[in-house]
Amino acid sequence: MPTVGTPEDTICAIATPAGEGGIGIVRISGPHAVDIASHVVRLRSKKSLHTLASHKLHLADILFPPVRSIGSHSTSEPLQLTGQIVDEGLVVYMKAPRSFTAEDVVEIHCHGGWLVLQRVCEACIASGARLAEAGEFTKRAFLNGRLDLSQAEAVLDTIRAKSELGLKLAQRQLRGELTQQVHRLRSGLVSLLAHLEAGIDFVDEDIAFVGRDEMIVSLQETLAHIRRMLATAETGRVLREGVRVVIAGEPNVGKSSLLNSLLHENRAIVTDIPGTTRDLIEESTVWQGLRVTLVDTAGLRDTTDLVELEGIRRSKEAQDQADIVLHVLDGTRLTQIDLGSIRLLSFGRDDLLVVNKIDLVAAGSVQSLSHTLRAITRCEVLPISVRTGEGLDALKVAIQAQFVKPSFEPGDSVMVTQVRHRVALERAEASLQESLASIERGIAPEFVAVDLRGAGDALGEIVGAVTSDEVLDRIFSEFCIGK
Ligand SMILES: Nc1nc2c(ncn2[C@@H]2O[C@H](COP(=O)(O)OP(=O)(O)O)[C@@H](O)[C@H]2O)c(=O)[nH]1
Ligand SMILES: [Mg+2]
Repeated sequence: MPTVGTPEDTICAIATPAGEGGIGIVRISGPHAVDIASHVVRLRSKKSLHTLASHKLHLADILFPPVRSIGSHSTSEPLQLTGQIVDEGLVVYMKAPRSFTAEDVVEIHCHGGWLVLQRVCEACIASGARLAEAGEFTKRAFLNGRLDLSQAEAVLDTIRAKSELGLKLAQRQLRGELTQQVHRLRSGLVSLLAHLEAGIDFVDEDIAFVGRDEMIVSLQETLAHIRRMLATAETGRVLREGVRVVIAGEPNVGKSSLLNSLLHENRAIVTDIPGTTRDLIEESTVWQGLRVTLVDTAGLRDTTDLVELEGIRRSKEAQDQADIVLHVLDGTRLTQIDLGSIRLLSFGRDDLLVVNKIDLVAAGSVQSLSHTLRAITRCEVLPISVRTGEGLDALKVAIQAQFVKPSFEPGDSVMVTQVRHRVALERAEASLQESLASIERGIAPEFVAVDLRGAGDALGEIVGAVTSDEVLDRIFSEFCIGK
């Protein structure tokens, strides 16, 4: 059974979030949107809904239960609704194709209470609408050609955006920047393919085809373009999803104090008793448009305490999943410990070494300590004092700089923000490489054509020109009902 009904269905759903609100909206989309709405609302102007001007708000009483079932009216007949008035509100009709779904859409704006909205939605269903599935409005917009797949995904990213940069990227994708680039690349490939196939089909005829060298240059350009797009994927992902920063280190070095200070709130308990933090503590914040999730962990040490052991296990797991790990060291203890043992610890290349409590250490030794640490770990070393606040700004800058250049502005080039797009681009890249290698080795055009087609299809998946129901279902099921 298909997961989504035919476009002949008219669907409805509450489009505003659950909970109380000033206004709530029920959205109806499909060929019977007006018929259905005419059973649920009565215009104060006494006019029939069928004569409504499109894209204008009209005052109406909202009725429940509806009095007639769909199909029994004629447009000329004056409406005789006898249902009980449940609310008053505004009705707007958006005539196809000038609506989000490109279908006839009616929105009923009423008071944003759960019961009212529920009633309106039930009344629509009683009048012949079907409750929409998750993402079905957006899916219809896609199926009706209003949006392509990458734009549909951008709708979801816009709804979910938690940082300004994330929102900016979602909006650019929604406006079709990625779409345009993909179309350009794809149509280039399609025309090469056409030449190649013409060459295959009419080998004996005297037609001028794209020469071998010309083809190589063109494919190399496309490949370079795809690689430039792929180079933006890591930053793009981070801007969309945010970064996960895990604070790790031995007990009592000041991890929880650092978390609190970076968040400007007392989120984690700070004491001078080692082993205070036993579970992961996670909180998000936004630094200059970048969403940062900070995770405080249990200090790593030998212990037999079961709870603490589990905390340590979780701490290690969190470090594995981090985009960046801050290894916090206690500056007052570092003078005594064997710095050589630090050499044995494994640090990721992008991890940051944070030397805390420098308020208790002489300035000269902080410098030489940082120097030594940098030399043996090859990591960036940041001396800080959570107590005095010294070095904290530099630490924030260093974290951001790992992902986004200090003066980052999503520039002219399109950014790849979704894993799905990255994977498709990687497949296109591999197919293009393959086709180039085949041409250079003088392999039959038929085989080159297969790879070119593969590359074109991979690009087509990004915008949904080539796609399966399974992929569509997966994408749209992430949406909420009503979107
Ligand atoms: N002097 C000084 N003490 C600090 C600093 N940061 C944290 N502490 C103290 O170190 C102790 C352990 O801090 P806590 O954040 O609980 O460490 P955690 O076990 O690593 O989470 C507490 O008594 C803090 O007040 C700092 O920059 N300077
Ligand atoms: Mg702690």
